[in-house]
Amino acid sequence: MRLFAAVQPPPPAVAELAGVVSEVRRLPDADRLRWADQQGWHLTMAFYGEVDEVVLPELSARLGRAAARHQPPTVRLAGGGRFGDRALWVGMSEGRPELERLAASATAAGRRVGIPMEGRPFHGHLTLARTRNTAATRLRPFADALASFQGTSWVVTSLLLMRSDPGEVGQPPRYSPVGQWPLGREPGPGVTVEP
Ligand code: 2AM
Repeated sequence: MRLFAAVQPPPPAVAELAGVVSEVRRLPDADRLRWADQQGWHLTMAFYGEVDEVVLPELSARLGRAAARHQPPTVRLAGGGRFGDRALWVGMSEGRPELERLAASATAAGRRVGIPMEGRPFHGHLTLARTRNTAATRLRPFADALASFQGTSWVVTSLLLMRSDPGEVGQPPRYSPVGQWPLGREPGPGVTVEP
């Protein structure tokens, strides 16, 4: 299964961002982009790629311990940017150093269970849309429209292990949580880990 570790904004932050995104989606050519489903909006902490199910228990245990070592950071989404003309994202104006440390721990957890981790530097972004391979769409106007966005701050209370499954043709991938662990305290018995 294809896995990654992430944190997700709480419903009020999602609603706030959704309001801005609905404005941005009124720009010309917005319907040529593949917009991420807001239910799955996340900040990636570590990307594990295709992982054998047998590593799930150990990876989960390590992620739980890693989460417990990090105090819940305050995060604020702000501004916009793009990776070339491939992906459009909203950035962060608060909490980046804390999330970078959490991302380093999530990456280390993957490495320790034998997943070959890429050495990509932490960026701190939430992907909103991707371009379709077949249609070249310039993302700059969309990123510019997000430039002045300053979200309300929120506290990251948990680290999630997410599974990514391909969506229907032309649709974004579907993300579902496989495990969730609280930040700053030992995980209790209520932790969900479904293989
Ligand atoms: P992105 O939002 O910047 O595209 C699930 O696929 C998540 O993992 C996405 O949010 C994606 O980040 C990230 N991801 C996908 N492939 C990746 C890779 N090779 N390295 C790092 N992150 C990746």
